[in-house]
Amino acid sequence: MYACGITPYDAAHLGHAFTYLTFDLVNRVWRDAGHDVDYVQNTTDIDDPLLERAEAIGVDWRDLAHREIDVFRDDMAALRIIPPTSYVGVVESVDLISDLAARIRDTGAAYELDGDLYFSADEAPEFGAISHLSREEMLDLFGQRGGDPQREGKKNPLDWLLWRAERPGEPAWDSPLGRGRPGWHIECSAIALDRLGPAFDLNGGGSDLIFPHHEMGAAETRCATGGPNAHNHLHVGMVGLDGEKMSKSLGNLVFVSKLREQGVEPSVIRVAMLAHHYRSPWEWTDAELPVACERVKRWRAATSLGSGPDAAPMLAAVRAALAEDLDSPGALAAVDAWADTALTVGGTDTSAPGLARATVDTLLGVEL
Ligand code: 5CA
Ligand code: ZN
Repeated sequence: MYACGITPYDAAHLGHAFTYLTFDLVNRVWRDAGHDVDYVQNTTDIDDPLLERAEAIGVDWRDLAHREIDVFRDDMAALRIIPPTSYVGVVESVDLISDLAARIRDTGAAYELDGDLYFSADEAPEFGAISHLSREEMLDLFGQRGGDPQREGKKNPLDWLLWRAERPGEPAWDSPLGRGRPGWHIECSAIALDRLGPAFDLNGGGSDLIFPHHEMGAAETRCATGGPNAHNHLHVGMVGLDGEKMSKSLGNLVFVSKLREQGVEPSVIRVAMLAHHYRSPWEWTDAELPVACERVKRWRAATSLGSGPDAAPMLAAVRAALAEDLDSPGALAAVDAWADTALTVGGTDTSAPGLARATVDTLLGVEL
């Protein structure tokens, strides 16, 4: 599977964490089913927002990226998110990205505009099959999410950048397309195709990537290979704060690292997020942590008893819940029910507390 990784210009917030927690659950469910999971995640270590932030705070863009990548990976490890098989940066992948862009150009689906290379949306046969949006909605989102519908000279306002020719003061690399740097969507199509091949199992990220990112990325792969990039897409609901999507550009962020500095245990943060189904958008509020903290306490109390009620049905219920479109709230409810019985009625099975602890640890990633 492939999950779109961070643009490292600000530390990991709870929205990012929720997205990677979701892919972690997929990883755990697949591993539990006996699969070897090859999991690739990119790092957008060169892009406009990173360059703008670096300029604004007066640091080198590479130093900013390295610093934020370290914070992100440290937070992910603390949250016990199993790392991808490989993290792949854009800077280290410029050759394979420009090769894919050149392959697309050679099919005739791209055209040049003042030295930049654009994918022609009218040449994408299944354009819209991922997002199912109207043209108006597409134009609106394209403008909001890194696109340039207003640029003069394009054949279709939805045409998107594959390769951006060098601009004064911006980093650039030599390529068959001239000196410049990759557009955004092509980085993920190229890295995924290189590492996972065509038609891999699962591609995804947060729901803000459905359009344009995943629609345009899928069109690139289809153009180059004749088939889909991935058989399935998974998109995670946005985590919000104060009525808005939590986003780096809005600045309404709750950082995992800040919560950890304040002494919040990572297991508690993880359980707070698991209480929400991955597909539903939700709001972070101050009530999240006390509820999760109480839950973890009860689970710990129940699993530290010398014996308890048989935990095998609880393991089966957790597996069944996760198999049902990653129903993590359902999985938590199954653990709650076992813990409540253990604490109120008790039980004589001396292996039950160990099995319950292992279930929560392995399938939900929560250390008790
Ligand atoms: N580098 C690109 C993907 S190639 C990017 O979108 N980076 S990001 O840093 O902005 O986001 C990283 C991941 O977190 C993406 O999958 C994005 O969809 C997800 N994400 C961002 N904000 C939120 C949020 N508020 N709630 C849930 N997921 C989010
Ligand atoms: Zn991506």
